[in-house]
Amino acid sequence: MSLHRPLVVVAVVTSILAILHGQEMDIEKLKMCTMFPGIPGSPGNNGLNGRDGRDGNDGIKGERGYPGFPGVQGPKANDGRPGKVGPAGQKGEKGDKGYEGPICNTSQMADLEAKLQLLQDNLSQLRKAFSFNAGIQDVEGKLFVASIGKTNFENAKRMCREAGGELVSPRNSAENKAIYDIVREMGKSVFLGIKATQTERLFKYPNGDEIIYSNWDSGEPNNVNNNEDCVEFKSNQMWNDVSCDYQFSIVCEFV
Ligand code: MFU
Ligand code: CA
Repeated sequence: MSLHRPLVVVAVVTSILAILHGQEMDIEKLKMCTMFPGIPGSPGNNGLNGRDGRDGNDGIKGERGYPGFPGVQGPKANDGRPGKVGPAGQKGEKGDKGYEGPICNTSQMADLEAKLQLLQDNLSQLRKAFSFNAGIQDVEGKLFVASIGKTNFENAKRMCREAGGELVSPRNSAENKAIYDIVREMGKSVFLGIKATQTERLFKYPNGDEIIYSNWDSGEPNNVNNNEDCVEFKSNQMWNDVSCDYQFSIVCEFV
């Protein structure tokens, strides 16, 4: 620090002299002004751009806009309250007689029990008689019953229907066996209810369904003379297509 002190003193003295000199210069200039007008100085440079102005006031309210799009449909409302009771309708027709109520009367009960016993006895008697008769066979409740006499297909079919049954049409080997048990004892052929269609030669049941089981003898059906639309159940349990005009024994089935 001690090294700089002389320099500082010089600087301070110089400044004071300069200020005093300046004041002398100004006084000189003032004296000159009173004698000659000065030469106009050249125009200064343009100043810097001013700062952005403040935001203006709000504009006037615009016109009313167009209507918007329809909104999404809202949820279904709750059901309203029930309406008033309507006028009474016309009286309906009389209904069917109702079921009879339970039997509470002991004498009625005893009467029914006696009738039931009689039916069971009769059924038991029939079962015994049927099982003795070689012309009757039972396959799971389906009865196969032989009639007497011989006739052609159409007449045999009619006879079975008049009795409340149908000409036999075995649908499986068990039924074929039951018919065989009857035919074997008779030693005679019977007609089946099955018949061939004229053009396609399709064998069908009386209800029109195509057969689902057959037991044709070897070489059958051969449709000899193009005239064998009916089916013979031979006493050896095999089937043969034959003319419907043959005369055979009759076995009907009852469901
Ligand atoms: C066979 C059968 C016929 C006829 C005739 C007598 O033909 O196919 O249906 O029963 O015998 C050779
Ligand atoms: Ca034949």
